[in-house]
Amino acid sequence: MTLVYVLVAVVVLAVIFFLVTRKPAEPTLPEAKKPGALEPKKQQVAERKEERKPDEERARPIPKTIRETPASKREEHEGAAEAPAKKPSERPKPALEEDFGKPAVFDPATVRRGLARTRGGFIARLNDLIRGRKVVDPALLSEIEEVLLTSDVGVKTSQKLIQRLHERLERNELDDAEKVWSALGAEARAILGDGGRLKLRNKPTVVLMVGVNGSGKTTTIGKLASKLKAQGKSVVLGAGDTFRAAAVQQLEVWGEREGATVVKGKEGADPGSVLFDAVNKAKELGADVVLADTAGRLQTKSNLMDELAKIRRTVAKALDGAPHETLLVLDSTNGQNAIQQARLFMETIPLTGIVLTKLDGTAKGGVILAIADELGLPVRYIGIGEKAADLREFDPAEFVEALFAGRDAISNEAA
Ligand SMILES: Nc1nc2c(ncn2[C@@H]2O[C@H](COP(=O)(O)OP(=O)(O)OP(=O)(O)O)[C@@H](O)[C@H]2O)c(=O)[nH]1
Ligand SMILES: [Mg+2]
Repeated sequence: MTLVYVLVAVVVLAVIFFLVTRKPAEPTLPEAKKPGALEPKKQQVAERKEERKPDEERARPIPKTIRETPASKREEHEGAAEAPAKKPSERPKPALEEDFGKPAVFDPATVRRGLARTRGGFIARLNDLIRGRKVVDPALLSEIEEVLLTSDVGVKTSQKLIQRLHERLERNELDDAEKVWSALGAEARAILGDGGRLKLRNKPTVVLMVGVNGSGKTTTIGKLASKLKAQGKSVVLGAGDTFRAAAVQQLEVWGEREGATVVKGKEGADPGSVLFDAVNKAKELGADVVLADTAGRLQTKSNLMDELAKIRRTVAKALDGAPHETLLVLDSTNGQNAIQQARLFMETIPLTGIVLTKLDGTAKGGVILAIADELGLPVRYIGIGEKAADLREFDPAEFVEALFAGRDAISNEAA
């Protein structure tokens, strides 16, 4: 009997244990009703929405090969696969923001050779004035100002430089002559700004070259074509100087040497239409750059200046946004007159930068300070000789070092 009680108690305990530890049974649902699942139609809509989500929301893992590819290439890749619509502000920058030509190696010694005349000119005079001065006082600063004013730095920029030296003097920063020299270099550097390299902004990037007769437009185009060729870019040269037959030949010589296609018209043809053809040719060839030459013109001849505005409009008709760069080529041997020239060109067409040529042939290199200070345009290139390699991207730090370094040699350099 006791055994029966024990057995009943064990069974009752087992049943209680089973009931306490058991999870409630989950109701079985059809596949489509399971939590998180959607009906077939809703599922399709959700998938389409998912496709339209921006990349970052989708949180799709990036394949390793793409993760290791530069951003620009990655955008190309993903764009090709899915091309999600993006607002203009979200659009990736064009993958073409590449430098124009290979970046130049910092080489003040080469630039210094090109600037020998300027160094031998007002820089030597400043050196002679400052060197060995025992006392740095306002009188010394006045003498420095006199040298600057009689060089091609110009009144406004000279006064700005001297004003800054006075401020340094008041702050007791100029307690010996050496410090005056380095302060001059630092202030010149500040005035020159950051320069600013040309970029390949489009395919093709169209660069229009303008300036007075003989300033160096065609030569600069040839030198640029050479830089671009070294970078593996294809170039079309537009012979927009239809005024002189020799101008076209000059461009053809460069074209042949640098393997660039030259697009020309008949002598006396409308320059705008030749450049229109050049841009279309570049589009057809898939070329990277169009370098467009124009005839030299006196800045005082308003009909010729108006023609430039017309050329610009025609080029824009061939390609939206073109010309992407309009460079004014200034001959540094004109000194301060170059500033006046530039102002008149600026009134006629929007410029994006300056090329300052023939610095090797003049003592008037100080004009670059006035150009950078007064025109509000970046100096893109400087010409320090006739060879292709003598066109250098303008690097303000390199330029200042080329002007002010090696003081012992300065006064012996040719003026
Ligand atoms: N020394 C030196 N000569 C240069 C430099 N740049 C251009 N030249 C020379 O300046 C002269 C005129 O150059 P061009 O390129 O024909 O000038 P342009 O502006 O095309 O002249 P036009 O077509 O007549 O308007 C040529 O003899 C060039 O070799 C430079 O940086 N240094
Ligand atoms: Mg020319």
